[in-house]
Amino acid sequence: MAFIPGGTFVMGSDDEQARPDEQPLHTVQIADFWMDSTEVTNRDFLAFTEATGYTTTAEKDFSYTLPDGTQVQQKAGSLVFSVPANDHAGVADWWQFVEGANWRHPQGPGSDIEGKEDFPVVHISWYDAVAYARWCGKRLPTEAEWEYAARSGKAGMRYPWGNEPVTEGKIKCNSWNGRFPYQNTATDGYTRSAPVKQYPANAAGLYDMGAMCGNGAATGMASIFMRLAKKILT
Ligand SMILES: [Ca+2]
Repeated sequence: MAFIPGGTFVMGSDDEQARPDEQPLHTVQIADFWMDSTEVTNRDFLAFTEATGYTTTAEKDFSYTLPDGTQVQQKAGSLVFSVPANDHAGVADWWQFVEGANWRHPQGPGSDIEGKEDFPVVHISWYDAVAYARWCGKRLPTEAEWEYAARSGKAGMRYPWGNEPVTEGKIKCNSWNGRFPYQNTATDGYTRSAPVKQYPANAAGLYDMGAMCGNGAATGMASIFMRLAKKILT
């Protein structure tokens, strides 16, 4: 874990790339805390499931109700990113619900995590993340803590590494290279997720803080990359 000294910072952004929900800018005070320097890996999560017998949300059958009241029984699964044929496809075409997709089978039946012990665990729900965190004696970081740690004391910075666009200079993170969502040139070496610590850490000693969006796009929105925090007890 990396120690993140507390302080105040301006949360949010009015940059041209900022989303409406990142505004208005506001000052936030953060207490000292520790944060995992990488995402939770498959190795980490396997230790948890072996110790506890925990079953993730994506491994459980579920049911839902349609607007007309019809009850639908659904086999367990999760959303997997699927490359559409062209850029005219909508968001709904990028994602497919794949029965049998879960953290042990990231692309569904026939895929596995063998040799991917150092990859971030994926297809993890909020409930799974909280259960894992409790088992570790940690908790999920708040959004403010995340942003404060990603900025690592550098006010107004656009990305965890500075302001240089992801497409310029050295490769800084695992992102989508080429034309999203139908052409992935993988010039950073990975079409989907990458093992942790493949790219330089930020000034706070945290790896892959800028890879969330890119990895999220490449591996699926249902793939939450857990990074856990621990409060300093005073
Ligand atoms: Ca990539």
